Amino acid sequence: MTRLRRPRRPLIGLLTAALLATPLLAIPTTAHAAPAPALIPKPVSQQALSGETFTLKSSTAVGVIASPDKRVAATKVAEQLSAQLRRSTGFAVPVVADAGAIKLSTNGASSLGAEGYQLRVDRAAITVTAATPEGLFRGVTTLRQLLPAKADAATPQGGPWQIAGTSISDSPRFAYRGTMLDVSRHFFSVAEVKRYIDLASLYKLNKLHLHLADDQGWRLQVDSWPRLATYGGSLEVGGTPGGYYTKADFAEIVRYAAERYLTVIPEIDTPGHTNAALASYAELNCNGVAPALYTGTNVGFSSLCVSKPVTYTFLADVFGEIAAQTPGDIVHLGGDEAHSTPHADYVTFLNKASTIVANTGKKVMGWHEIGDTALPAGSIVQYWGTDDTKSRDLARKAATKGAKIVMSPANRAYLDMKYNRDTPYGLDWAGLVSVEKAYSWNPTTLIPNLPESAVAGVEAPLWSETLDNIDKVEFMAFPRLPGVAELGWSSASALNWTAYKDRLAGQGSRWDALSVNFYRAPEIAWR
Ligand code: TNX
Repeated sequence: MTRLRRPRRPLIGLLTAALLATPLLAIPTTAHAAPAPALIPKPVSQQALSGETFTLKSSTAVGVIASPDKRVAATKVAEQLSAQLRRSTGFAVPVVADAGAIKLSTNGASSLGAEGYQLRVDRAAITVTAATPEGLFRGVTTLRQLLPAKADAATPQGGPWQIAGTSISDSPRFAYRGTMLDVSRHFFSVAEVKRYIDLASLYKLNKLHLHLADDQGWRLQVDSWPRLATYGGSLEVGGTPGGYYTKADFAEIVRYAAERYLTVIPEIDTPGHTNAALASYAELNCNGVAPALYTGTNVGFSSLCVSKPVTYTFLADVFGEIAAQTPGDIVHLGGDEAHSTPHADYVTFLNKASTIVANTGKKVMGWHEIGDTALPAGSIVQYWGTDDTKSRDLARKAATKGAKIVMSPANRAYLDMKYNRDTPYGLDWAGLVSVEKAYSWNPTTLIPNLPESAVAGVEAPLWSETLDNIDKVEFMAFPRLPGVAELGWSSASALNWTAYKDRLAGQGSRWDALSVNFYRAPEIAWR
C-alpha cells in the first residue's frame, strides 16, 4: 500500500489520501478475493453470492438456449464472446447449443425490456438471460467487465479466470444512449470507425451518430450527386487528403455497428455547414458560383440556397439515398449554426427539409435550433447548449411540439472540449470539461421545466477539428465517454461521483489490455 507511505502533506491532503485508501484497505487479503468488480454503467441491482466463484477452464463452452427466431442472432452474440475469450485465454471456448457452463438464454427476463438482462454467476455456471439477443449482448458486456481485465487482451494471458458469485438484474434508464463521431473535419477510415464502435459498445451505448458532411468534407458516396464525395470529400481540416465512404464501406460500418447493437444515425448538416457541397456543385449556390474547398475551422459562413428549387431536388436525392442505406429509423439533418441563413429563410428551409426526410420514412433528428421550425411527428431534437436561456428555450419549445430531446450539453457532454488547460488538443469554447464535470449532471433536470418524459436520452459528440487520428479520439473519449454512458443507462439514484470514480479507476487496466490511449486523469486513482 504505497499510498499510505506518501510524504508529509497538509491535513486536507492526508484526509483525501485516507478516504481514497479506505476501499483498498477494506479488501480482504484471502487467496482469491478480488475487489468488487468495477461495473460501468452501474447495474440496476447487483448482489454478491458469497462463497461462490466461477472458474473459466480450458473445457468451458458457451451454450445458446434460444427459440428458433432468435437463435441465429443469439449465437452471433455467443460467438463474439467466445472469440474474445479465445484470444485472451487461449482456450477453445466452443459455442454449443443447449449446454455449456456459460449459458446465454433468451427464455426469460421479459419484464426487463429489449435491452434488459439477468446475469447469475455461481460456482457451476454463468447464466445470462434476456428476452432478446440485444439483451444478451448487453449482459455479455457486463460479463466481460466481471472477468479479470486481461480477458480483454488480444493475445493469450495466464489465468486464473475467476469471477466472484453475483446476481445482477439490469435494464436501461433511457432508450437513446449515443455518441457522435465527426468524420468530416477529419476523415476516419472504416477500421478507425470500427475501433470506436468496439469501444462504445463496451459501455452499452446503442446509437452511433456519424457527422458525415460539413464545410470541410463530404464523406459519403451519393450516386445521384457523385462530386459530393469525389471532390467535396477530397480534403480535410489542415488541407491534408480527406476521403469518403463508398456505399459498400458505409454498409460495412452499419453492419459492424448493428452486430454490436449500435444503430447508425447518419447526419448531413444543412442548411449551414455545407461548403463541401457548395464547392462540388455550382448550381447549389444562389449566385451560381462554386466556392473553393475549405480546410479551416470557422463555422457559420456557408448556406444552401433556400430560394432555389434545385436545393430541394438535391435534398430529396441525398436523403433518399441515405435513408435507403440506413436500417435505423432516424436521419439527422443538422440545422445548427446557420449564421449566414436569414432566420425566415432558415425556417422555410427546415420546414421543407424535415418534410423531405420524413417522406423517406425516417424520423427527423436535428440540433436544437430546429426547435423553432415545424417538427414532423416523432422528431428528435439534440440539445447542445451551455445552460443558456436561448438553447433551453428552443429545447422546451421542441418538447411542447411533441419532440423528444437528446441531451448533449456542450459544457458537459462534448468530448472535444479540453479536460484542462494542459490538454494537448481539443477546443475550449464551451469551457474545460473535466471527467467529473462530464459525469456530474442529470439528463432529466438539466433543463428546468422540461418534462422528464420528453427526454429520450444522452449523446456525447466528438467533433474532430483538432483530432486527426484515432489515438487522439480515444484520448478525448476515455475516460469521459463511459461517464455519459452511465448517465444514459443507470438509474438516477445510482449517480454518485465519488462511487463512480472508484469504479472508473478499475477500468484503467481494462483499457491497457485493450490498448486504449486514454487520458490518465490525475483525479482518478487508476489501479
Ligand atoms: C459547434 S455543436 C458545432 C460544431 C463544432 C463544435 C466544436 C454544433 C451543433 N456545432 O460545428 O464542430 O461546436 O466543438
